[in-house]
Amino acid sequence: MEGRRVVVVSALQFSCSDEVSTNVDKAEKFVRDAHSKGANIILIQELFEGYYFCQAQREDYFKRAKPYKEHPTILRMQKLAKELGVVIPVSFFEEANNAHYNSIAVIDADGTDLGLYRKSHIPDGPGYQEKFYFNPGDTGFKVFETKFAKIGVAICWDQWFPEAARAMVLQGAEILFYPTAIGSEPQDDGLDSRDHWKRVMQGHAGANLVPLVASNRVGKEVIVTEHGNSTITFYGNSFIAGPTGEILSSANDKDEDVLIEKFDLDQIKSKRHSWGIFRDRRPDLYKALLTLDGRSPSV
Ligand code: PUT
Repeated sequence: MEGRRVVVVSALQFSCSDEVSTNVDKAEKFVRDAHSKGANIILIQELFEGYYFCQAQREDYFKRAKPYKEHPTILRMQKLAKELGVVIPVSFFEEANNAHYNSIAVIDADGTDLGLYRKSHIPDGPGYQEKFYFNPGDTGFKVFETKFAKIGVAICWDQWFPEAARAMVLQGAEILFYPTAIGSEPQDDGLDSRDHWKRVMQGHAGANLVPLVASNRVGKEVIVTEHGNSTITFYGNSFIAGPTGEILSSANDKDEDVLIEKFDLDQIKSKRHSWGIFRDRRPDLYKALLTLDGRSPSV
């Protein structure tokens, strides 16, 4: 129909080795596969250049960080995006002088780098010791005007915060993207967060009436830490949700996969507007959200 903006999104899911070139080759192969299935915007998982190194606090792992400008993987993905005419958010470990960030550069379909988002919420805990490596991001939540849609991209732990999703959609994001690295918990064999993980993000999709794309790695990664070996089995379960939070495509916890889903952005926009959520918001009553402990900022 005339004026309709239809977009095809994809979530990739694959296992990583600890060799950058192997992983980037694999990412390229999967991006080409998604493109051959019609994808316009293709999400690769978080920190896909190597193992999820935050299992350990190791000084040598800082060598994995590289500056944003002239980053070899971003340059390669810019070339690929231009060749295929697809949008690719590229996750990487960023060195910025003496600061380090868990960052993502959003590459448009003509290969233009639309800019950087730096992960805002940095987790810490057994197996996921990100505070050792990453400064909290300073970019704020952002949206990127790509060829196919205005998109919001946040990173992994950001996905547990409804405020981040809302901030992106308030700025006009039409689809939310979350590259991720999550799996087993080394300190507790019985803890499996996958269903919780999915439901929280389904809530963001439904509460904001936007599609949502989550990409997670699979595979078992063993890292030598200061206390012996640590292992995480990443649970995949990458998915694409529709604007009422419904899961439309989903991968399993073991296999590599390329998920594809098509959305009519104008139809969704019309539903979003008519449902009334963005009409009935009361930002004047949300001041507690600007505090850590919920008290009125004036107290
Ligand atoms: N990627 C961070 C996940 C934290 C799970 N405990």
